[in-house]
Amino acid sequence: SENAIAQPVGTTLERYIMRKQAEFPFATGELSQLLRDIALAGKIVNREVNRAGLTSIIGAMGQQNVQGEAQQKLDVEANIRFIRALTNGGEACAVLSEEEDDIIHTGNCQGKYVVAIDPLDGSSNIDVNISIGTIFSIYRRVTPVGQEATAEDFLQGGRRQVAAGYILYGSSTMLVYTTGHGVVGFTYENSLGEFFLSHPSIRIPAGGTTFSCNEGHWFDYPQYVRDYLLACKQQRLSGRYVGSLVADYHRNLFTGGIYLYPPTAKNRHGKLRLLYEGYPLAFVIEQAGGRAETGTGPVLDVVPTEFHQRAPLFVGSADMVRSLVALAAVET
Ligand code: AHM
Ligand code: MG
Repeated sequence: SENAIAQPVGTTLERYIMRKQAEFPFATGELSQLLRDIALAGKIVNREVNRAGLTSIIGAMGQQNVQGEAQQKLDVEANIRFIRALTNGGEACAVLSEEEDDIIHTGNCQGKYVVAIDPLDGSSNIDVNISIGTIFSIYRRVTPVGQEATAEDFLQGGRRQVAAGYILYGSSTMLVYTTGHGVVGFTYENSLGEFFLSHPSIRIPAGGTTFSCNEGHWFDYPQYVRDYLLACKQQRLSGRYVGSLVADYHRNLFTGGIYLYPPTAKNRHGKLRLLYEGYPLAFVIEQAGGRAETGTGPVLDVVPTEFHQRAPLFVGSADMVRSLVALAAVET
């Protein structure tokens, strides 16, 4: 299939980034360094995620982590790890995280990039050993280098992202990202501590047989969403919902499908956050040949006004998202 593992065998993330950088003669390598930093933090978080079930046992044995601190909650830990890696790497002048209200200044005023991140998404799945993920989005800053970053740097809009992606901590850990030239996937080899290129060019099938949403919210969904879901059921499609955005999205990216987080009666803009959930996953899906819509237009075209603003998300196979949007247009 299109997404089958292809050669060259044994290409590490490191080597891949170096090779790609060589293809862009004017690239300074800063974006490459940023991707390395994210991958490094991802490895550390992967380690923590993998022993999550042991921490209560370790805790019960009265142990502490290497810093001599009591073990943190995993999402807090992931937040610290990513901010630390981005700070030490030097290329990011500021970070926006789901875990914190305001911009985090790294002190690297010379850094040319800002990063918006959801360090560990899928909070309800953390404690029950189900797949979770990290989502990230990168912009080149618009404020002058040498000064502190401002809101302007983060509120540029989805089309201005220079790179975006996610890490899935699943049965294997994977890093999937785009820099605007298609989508690549790397799979983590635990014993070697390396990400290896496993999916050199990821394309989402145009159609699919899977829909993913929380049907518990059915009575709060707009009528066009319910009509779309009824049509899915009439066609005997499969419902698949992990409740971890990265996991549900990743499945549909590979097999074809649609993920829905609609507006609800209570939350007019749904639940998911635009800057570090909607935008990055929309960028990746468009680069993979799919679509991401809010019901009134492409996610990437939503004008950002606030750091933690929400937006509805209908994302996945182009044909499926198109059908849903067509219903939205007729019924609203
Ligand atoms: P979180 O940031 O608190 O983890 O919430 C985001 C998660 C997504 O991973 C998931 O798709 C969605 O919330 C599930 O929400 P719901 O429980 O309403 O289905
Ligand atoms: Mg989240």
